[in-house]
Amino acid sequence: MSQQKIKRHVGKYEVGRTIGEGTFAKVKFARNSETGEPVALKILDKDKVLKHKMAEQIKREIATMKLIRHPNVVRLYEVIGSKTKIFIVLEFVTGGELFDKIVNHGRMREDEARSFFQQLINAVDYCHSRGVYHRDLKPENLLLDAYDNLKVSDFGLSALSQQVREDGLLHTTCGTPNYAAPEVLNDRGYDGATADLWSCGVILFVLLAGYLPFDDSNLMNLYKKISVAEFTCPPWLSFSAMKLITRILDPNPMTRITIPEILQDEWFKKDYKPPVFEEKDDTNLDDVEAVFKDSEEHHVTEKREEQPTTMNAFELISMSKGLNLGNLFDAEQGPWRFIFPYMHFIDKQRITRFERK
Ligand code: 3AM
Repeated sequence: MSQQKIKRHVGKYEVGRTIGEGTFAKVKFARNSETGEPVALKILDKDKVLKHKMAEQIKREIATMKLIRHPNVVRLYEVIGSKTKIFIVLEFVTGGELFDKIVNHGRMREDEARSFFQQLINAVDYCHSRGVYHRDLKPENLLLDAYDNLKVSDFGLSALSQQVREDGLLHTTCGTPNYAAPEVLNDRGYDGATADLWSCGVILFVLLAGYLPFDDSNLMNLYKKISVAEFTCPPWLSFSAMKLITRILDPNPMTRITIPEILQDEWFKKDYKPPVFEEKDDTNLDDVEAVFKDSEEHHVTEKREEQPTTMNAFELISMSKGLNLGNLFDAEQGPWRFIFPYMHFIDKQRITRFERK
């Protein structure tokens, strides 16, 4: 049986299905046609990026991210520009999002949460040491690979939704209020490092508690709770975990615990193995320069190829809407809704609230 199949190419990548839509970009699955390697393509609107007041900072951060090869940071392979779009080619991470574990199985044991938190702090510490701040750490940026290693995504890209004003500090009007630090929400400018750390504290709380530390259906009440760090630790938390969370969720960024202090914390240190990885500085940054220069000579062409392809029975079934198994795995509801419609799992919305605009 033969059917027309449209293949879309961006440079050497064959573009596949849409994986999801983030705050400022669409993410698509793609395959390197030379090596067969799967990648994730983050697709940005060129106009928006180049006209952005922070284009220079975004360029610097993307260039830095290309140099980073940390086991807990999603690899950025290269950047490609077409006439209208910027394609960021990323390591394809297969294990889904960390928070799906909480949604599916509830809160974690302290040992398991500690291991993920250690990996998160390692990633954040490493990027901060290279002058890159995340500024939007939240569940959808915490991915897992096939071996359950944590991979933080979007480092160096979140500057797209930020503004730097004359005071040199960052200002934000959007973001994820549940994970955002008080100084980010009150918009008097903030330091990327201490703000990232606050979000790590919220993430640790959710891993251990199974619900958000700050939550309210009324946005003003939510802001109030965050600004004074009004939260209650669940009774099952150990004293040392509670102590660490309280030191991170300090509403005053000046007195909030720092990463060097976290590395010395008793709860954090248990079973801690610093990551082992190779640093390479032979990476070519010409692609980043070319994309941001916006000169036509460097544009790749986006090609659409119509190809008659032979389909097997499985492909035929998955093409048919009525029988598409993919429909069961609805992005918002999750497969558990279908499998156990009457069971009261922790609602994904409760821990990822406001993440999508
Ligand atoms: O739309 P959902 O939340 O299912 O997990 C990310 C999110 O999925 C996924 O793309 C969506 C929009 O951000 N994603 C982002 N980067 C990815 C990567 N490098 C990724 N999935 C796999 N590999």
